[in-house]
Amino acid sequence: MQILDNIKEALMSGNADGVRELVTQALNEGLEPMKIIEDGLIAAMNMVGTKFRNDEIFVPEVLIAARAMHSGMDVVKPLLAGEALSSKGTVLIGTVKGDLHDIGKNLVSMMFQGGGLNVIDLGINVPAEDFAKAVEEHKPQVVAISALLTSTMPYMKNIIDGLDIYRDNVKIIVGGAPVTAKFAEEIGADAYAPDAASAVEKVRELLEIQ
Ligand code: B12
Repeated sequence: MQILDNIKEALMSGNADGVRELVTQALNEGLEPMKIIEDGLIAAMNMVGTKFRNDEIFVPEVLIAARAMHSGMDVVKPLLAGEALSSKGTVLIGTVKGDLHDIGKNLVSMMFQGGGLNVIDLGINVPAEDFAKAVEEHKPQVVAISALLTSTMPYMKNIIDGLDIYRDNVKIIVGGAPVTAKFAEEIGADAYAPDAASAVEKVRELLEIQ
């Protein structure tokens, strides 16, 4: 459909105003909000993720595309019942205690949102107790933990140990520059991803969704 193609094109080129206008136009033409999100905004963000993974585009372009996605989401979100958007699953994300790096985490978070997941962001410098409290409160299907320092990376295990009693219902994915698949396995995480695009794919696999 032409209007959806136009939305995708505007999003991929980071044109936030264009995305907002085209989404408004699509709604005026009678398109369902969910169709606009899934076949327009999310589809485009998936393409952005693929390009990022293939080194065809870099962090700034992804951030600009994500901002354009948000401007489109802002138009459609109020029209949704709410549950429709979160139906794919909820991810709780945060950077470990002692660590203030959040650029990568925010990127991962945006890609999750772009993938239709509901994201609860605990921010930076998050202690294990806060992860556990938030899991108790929000009942996410996935917890995503970020660490950028070799000195804070071991703390991921404290967080995972603190979530022990919830593990039947919660999957854990870890990432950040110093983190490896081997380390993720050693500390008992369910998954590891090296970048934002593959993080979304891993979570989809964990939740068995498309
Ligand atoms: C920006 C930056 C900062 C900023 C952070 C600003 C912010 N709001 O984030 C500031 C200036 C605050 C900072 C401070 C420090 N920093 Co610094 N910082 C960096 C820098 C330059 C870029 C990091 C970044 O944002 N990269 C871009 C993002 C997109 O990439 P990313 O974070 O790796 O995320 C991607 C993946 O890792 C993955 N990912 C990330 N999180 C997650 C989570 C999940 C669940 C998954 C699946 C994937 C995933 O997906 C992301 C997107 O693809 C790096 C060097 C570098 N080139 O990496 C150093 C670096 C990380 N910092 C370093 C250091 C040492 C420090 C300080 C200790 C410096 C100091 N002496 O004060 C302090 C520590 C502060 C603290 N307590 O955290 C070292 C770490 C060395 C080490 N191995 O431990 C680095 C590597 C620089 C270096 N070469 O020495 N830093």
